[in-house]
Formats: sequence, structure tokens, C-alpha cells
Amino acid sequence: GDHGRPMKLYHAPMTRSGRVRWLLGELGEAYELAPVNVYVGEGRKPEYRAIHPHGYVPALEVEGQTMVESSAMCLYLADKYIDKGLAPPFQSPLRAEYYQWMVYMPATCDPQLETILFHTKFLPEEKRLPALVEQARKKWAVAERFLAKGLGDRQYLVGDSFTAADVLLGTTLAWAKFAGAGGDDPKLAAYLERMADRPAFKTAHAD
Ligand SMILES: N[C@@H](CCC(=O)N[C@@H](CS)C(=O)NCC(=O)O)C(=O)O
Repeated sequence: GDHGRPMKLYHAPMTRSGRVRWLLGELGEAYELAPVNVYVGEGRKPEYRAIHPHGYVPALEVEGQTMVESSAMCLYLADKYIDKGLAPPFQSPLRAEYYQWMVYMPATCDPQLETILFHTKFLPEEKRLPALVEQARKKWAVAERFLAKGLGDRQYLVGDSFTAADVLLGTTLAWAKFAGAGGDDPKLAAYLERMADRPAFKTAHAD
């Protein structure tokens, strides 16, 4: 079957596929990179729509299956290679906060940052809605405080070692910086610097 076949990551620079690329680098697992230039509409081609119904990146081929949703990929891969320590052990109470952050980032943070980015940078000016940006900035400010509280004075978001939750927080904070959102918390800023210094982060964001 497909067991043993290298994974394939459909990727574009500066997007949420960077999360999965970073995580794969931390795991040290081999994978094939399939570039999809979503910026020029490559995602909308029928061939790619057969892989990702919305034409987004990332998509991941693994074990003969194709999956979508960056955080689901991170959860799956961290568990698949759980011996590498990128997820808390299955019976650990840390699993509760780990799942919380693995869902909080895509469900509650990403939409705010997406709204800010679209309505300040990506959409043509006449389509931008300042009221949406204002609302999203307020919600992101709440999220930022919650994330800072979650991190506290520790080096990592969950427990005392690097996990997939750091991949999501690191990329979310990098995205927020790019969006010009918040960024006033010194602990989160120092955390982002530490994360951006990791070799696998650099490789994932090299292009
Ligand atoms: N919830 C999805 C979001 C995927 C998504 O929206 N990807 C964006 C880039 S970050 C994309 O491919 N956009 C292309 C488009 O809108 O055509 C995930 O986390 O994987």
C-alpha cells in the first residue's frame, strides 16, 4: 500500500502550510513539497480542487490519504510520531490544555487575523470594511491576553518542552505581526523571537 511512501505537503510561502512544514522539520521526517501558488489562483484549478475542495493550502498526503486543516495535520503528525515528544503523552493531564490551544488557534485566533489582513491589505480598497477590522482587533486583543496568560513565565506553551502547540502559537504570532495586529506584550514578543530562531522554523519560512 502507501505505507512507507513519503508524505506530500501542498504548500505556499507565508500561509498556514508553513505550520505543517515547520512541524515536519521539528520531527525530522522526510516529505515531498508540492508548491501551489495560491497567490495567482493555482489553488482554483480543477486538479487542485480534487485535492483540497476549497483550493487552499495546506493539504497533506499521508498513509495513502489526503487531509486538509493545518491544525489537524499537526495533531495527527505529533501523535503519529509521539516518541519525538511534540505532543504530551496520551494519558497526561497536559492533553487538556494541549487540545485547547490546538483548537483555539485555528478556531478563535485565525479568523480575527484573517479579517484584519483581508480588510487592510489583501482586498481592493473599495471592498475593505473598517468596522470589521475594528471588531477583529478587539477580539485579537482579548486572544493575545489569553495567550500571554497561558504562556506565563514559561518557555513553551504546554508543559516544559516544545510541542505542536508552539508551532501554532509561533505561526499565529508571526502572522499577527505581519498583519500589524497587537504585538505589545513583551513576553509574547520574546517568545516569538525564540521560536523564529529555531532551525526548523527558519527552513519552513526560508522562501
Ligand atoms: N483552516 C484552514 C485554512 C486554510 C487557508 O485558508 N489557507 C489559505 C492560506 S493561509 C489559502 O490557501 N488561501 C487561498 C485562497 O484563498 O484562494 C487551515 O488551517 O488549513
